[in-house]
Amino acid sequence: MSTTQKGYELAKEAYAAYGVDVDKAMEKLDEIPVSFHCWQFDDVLGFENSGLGLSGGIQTTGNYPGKARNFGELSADFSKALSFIPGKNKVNVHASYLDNGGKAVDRDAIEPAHFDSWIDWANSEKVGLDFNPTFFSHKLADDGYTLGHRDRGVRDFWVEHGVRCRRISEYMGKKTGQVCTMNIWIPDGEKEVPIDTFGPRERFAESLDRMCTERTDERYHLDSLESKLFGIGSEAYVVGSHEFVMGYVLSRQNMLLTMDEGHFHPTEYVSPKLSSALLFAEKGVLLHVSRPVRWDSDHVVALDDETRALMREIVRIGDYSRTFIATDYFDASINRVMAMTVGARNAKKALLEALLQPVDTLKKLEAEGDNSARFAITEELKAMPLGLVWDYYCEKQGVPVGKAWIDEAKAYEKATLSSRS
Ligand code: RNT
Ligand code: ZN
Repeated sequence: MSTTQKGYELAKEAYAAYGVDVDKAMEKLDEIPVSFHCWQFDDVLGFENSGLGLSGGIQTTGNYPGKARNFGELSADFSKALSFIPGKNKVNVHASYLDNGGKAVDRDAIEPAHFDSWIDWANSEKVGLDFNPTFFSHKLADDGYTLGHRDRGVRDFWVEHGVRCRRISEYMGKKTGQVCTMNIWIPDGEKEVPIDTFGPRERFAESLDRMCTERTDERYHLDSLESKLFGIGSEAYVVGSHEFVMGYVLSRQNMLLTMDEGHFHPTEYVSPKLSSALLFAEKGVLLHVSRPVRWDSDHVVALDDETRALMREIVRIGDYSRTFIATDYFDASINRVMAMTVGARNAKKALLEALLQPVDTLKKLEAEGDNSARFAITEELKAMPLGLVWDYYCEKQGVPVGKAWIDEAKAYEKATLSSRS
């Protein structure tokens, strides 16, 4: 018997004492997709080569060598990372990552065909796709406004981009045979609070209405809207604030509500918001799992309290068809493939831990009013042998167990990443 197998047998017994079926938990983990973002591999630059760099109030820090420069490199890096991530995965693509064969295509002219290489690659990797219009890193986003711009022409340009992105998203969904969520995030905002805070929001709502009129097939495409507290250069005023996004999504009820861990006040978390959001946002919720350190810093997801709490809450509510999980972070200070892998494995590990809760037992204790036992059990669970189950799960899924993936990632760095200038 291998060490991993022995560990699994022990863990199975330990969890059984709490009425938890480890095999069932692993089966469930296999069914819940987690979507991993393409922008970790190149510091959110994309393939447009416009020379403009990253804008929109988001920022990567670090200068580690080896970032991906084109679709070939990025998909190879992503394939490497996926080989380390067990279970059901999706890949989340931004419109600025179009594969245009070196020819410039502006945002209001992009077509589904520009994403065919992504689709072919995704199908060969057996992963689904998610999508995002890109409302930043463009000259028409330079003054800080896009869909909320006072100039009708600028708004029209971005509405056209959004309309085209919805078609691309639906196309991706059809071609991969599973729903593609399309996350709408705009950077609109200002360094100081403007006198007219109402106008931009009114225009943003009107632009969204125009952008989302074309009927799409819900089996293949779902819109989602992401709120934000502040950005770099939009510290004082953000058009798509939490209140705006909440109000818009709940009044239209035609899209998901995106909540990003880094988009609230520093002591405010997403996990306590999930049940209310799912109660009122009919289409459901899209979660951007991230790690804000003192600010919206998009650190790599750690196996920290909030990630674990969020996954616990997802499982306790159990509304999987309306809960979409995606990652969102960008670290340029370490090996990017390893950054992606660490965060992805942590997200999955936290989800596995959540699935190893005896939810029914805990709910029963709660219903009976035994809050002492409820508390005692949740605390005992924290020291359970999660790692042993995780190792076994990885082995079963054919991905490296424990730290074995690190050597493989280092070898890839030496053979491939280090030759990039
Ligand atoms: C920005 C949002 C958004 C982006 C990506 C690149 O604050 O979190 O989700 O990170 O679209
Ligand atoms: Zn986000």
